[in-house]
Amino acid sequence: MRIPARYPAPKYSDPEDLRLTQIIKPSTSARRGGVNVVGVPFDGAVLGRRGAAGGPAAIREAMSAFSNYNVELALGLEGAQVLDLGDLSVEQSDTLMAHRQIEAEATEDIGPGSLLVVLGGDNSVSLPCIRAASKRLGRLGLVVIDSHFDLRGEIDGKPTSGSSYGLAVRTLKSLDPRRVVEIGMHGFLNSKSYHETAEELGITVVTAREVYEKGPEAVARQAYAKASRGAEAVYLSVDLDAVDIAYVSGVSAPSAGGISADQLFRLVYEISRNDKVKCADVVELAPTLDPSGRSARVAASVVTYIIAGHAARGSSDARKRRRS
Ligand SMILES: [Mn+2]
Repeated sequence: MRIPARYPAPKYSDPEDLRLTQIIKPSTSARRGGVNVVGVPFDGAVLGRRGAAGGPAAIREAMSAFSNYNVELALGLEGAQVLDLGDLSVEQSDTLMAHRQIEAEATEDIGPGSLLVVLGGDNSVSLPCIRAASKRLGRLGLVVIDSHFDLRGEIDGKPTSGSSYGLAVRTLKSLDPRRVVEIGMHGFLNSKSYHETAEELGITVVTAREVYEKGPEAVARQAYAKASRGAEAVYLSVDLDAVDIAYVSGVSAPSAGGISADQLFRLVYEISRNDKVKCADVVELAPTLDPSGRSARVAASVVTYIIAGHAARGSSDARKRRRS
């Protein structure tokens, strides 16, 4: 069952400046060729502070402040086909049941000819969505942007917000860990054991510092190349806690010393403009933990840059970049 998406009405009407939310159309089913957005308001498996169930609504509200044009990219979204499929109605008290629901629903929304963007929700929702992508799309690559490895096992027989990528690589034959790239780890936020787990599995780790040193575009191109090699589709998972606490405090586990908001936008845009990216999630926004609304603005921007990346596919600029 779906709860229809709600966007605030635009505060003014100017035909020369159509709002982003005016091009997003509500729909009851996903469509081929475009971007489909779905909200998963679930935070029952978060290891730290709750609040991510409010993520989808806060992201949509923040999106209503945006235009549909990006000056730096000289890219307009007026012709983009973006559908909002609403929010899944998810059981909050039973993670295993919630995940079964999410996997079943996401399987309907994912397809080889479109891009599904999932609005979380805590980071645990990535697991059923990756499973659904594997079921629908076959051999997967995975690019994660996160301060944490999230390679834990189950706790008391249940997945948590810290286990999505660990459980995905251990349980899905379609996801070769050599096609998994994790970007953004930094500081005193991870254990030595999980760093070693990543290395033993063959996962590529790119630290926040490397993003600063190499630049987000170079990191994104290398990550996509690795994730897409031999894959039929690439899944992009964005935990907003990858971003420094100065920009994003409204997450369960805010991080000091993370990448900047701009670096995250450039990473997701550069990755999303590649054809094989057919599913993405943006998780962990907990709006009640940041009453300033700053974190929601960053989350909404990430979603918009993913939509922009899809809109830029096949453009001469993109072809030029791929040749170089
Ligand atoms: Mn995280």
